[in-house]
Amino acid sequence: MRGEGILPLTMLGSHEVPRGGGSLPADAPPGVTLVLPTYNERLSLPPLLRQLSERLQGQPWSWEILVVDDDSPDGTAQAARDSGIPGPLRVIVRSGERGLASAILRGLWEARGRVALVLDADGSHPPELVVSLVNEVLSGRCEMALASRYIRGGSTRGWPLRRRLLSRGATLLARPLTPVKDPMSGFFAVDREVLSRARLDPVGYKIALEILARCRPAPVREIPFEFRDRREGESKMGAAEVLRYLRHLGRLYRFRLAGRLPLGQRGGPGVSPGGLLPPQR
Ligand SMILES: Nc1nc2c(ncn2[C@@H]2O[C@H](COP(=O)(O)OP(=O)(O)OP(=O)(O)O)[C@@H](O)[C@H]2O)c(=O)[nH]1
Ligand SMILES: [Mg+2]
Repeated sequence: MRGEGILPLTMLGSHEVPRGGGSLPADAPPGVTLVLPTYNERLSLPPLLRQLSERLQGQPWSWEILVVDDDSPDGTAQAARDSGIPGPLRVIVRSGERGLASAILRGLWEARGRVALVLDADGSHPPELVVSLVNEVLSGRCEMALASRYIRGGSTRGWPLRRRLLSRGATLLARPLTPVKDPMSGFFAVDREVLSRARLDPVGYKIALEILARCRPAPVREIPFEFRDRREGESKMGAAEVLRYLRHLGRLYRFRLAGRLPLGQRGGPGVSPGGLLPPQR
């Protein structure tokens, strides 16, 4: 199915974005889509949705929130629907499918906004930063804006030494792929047009890195933030995550290497351009 599934874009000019303020026809696409992947976030999600919608209400651009839930047994999807936030909320429930990367890709595929912003629903990503990240992209100052732990002003307060070292080591291994200081960040905004430049691999574990390495957005801006550890639930960081990351890096390095070969010698996953694959149904 290579080459199929070009990312659908709204019929907008390069940085033209629908305005908010109630003047839009009901079926007009929003300017911005917030994509929230969730798995068992029944407790964290509703307060986050309320905080987000409060911040978004006053913006001059239109928006929607898109929750992509993998049929969480704790009832996250229903908790989202019951949150009663004033504003457009869509909840996609994927059944028989699990995985953070593929959930985010599904969200990016289903997003209707010119700009998509991805954030975790576990309280790690401060909602206060959402508007700044979106504005960086909407203003045309950059094609992708990341919330960064590793530039001046950013931090990972409370992390044990082992986790800090792992994260720093992982970032160093990705350095040849991108000059961005925190390419592992899961908190970013991107002009969705960027996503049609290469096929994104749903097994790619860190989606921002996947986009940076394959689609090469430019320029990219980083905004510092303090990463907060999840308040509910357990961290899943462990050996399996490290291995998954190393596999992901291997694929990205192969992709880059293939890009340097003459056309006839290229091969391997992710080489063909063609944008996101359509969601599996
Ligand atoms: N749809 C979907 N969402 C997921 C899945 N795994 C995690 N998420 C969500 O993705 C976001 C990030 O996941 P986390 O489990 O917090 O991942 P992390 O931040 O790398 O690790 P810890 O917070 O340390 O556990 C959260 O909103 C999760 O609910 C999944 O398999 N499917
Ligand atoms: Mg987390």
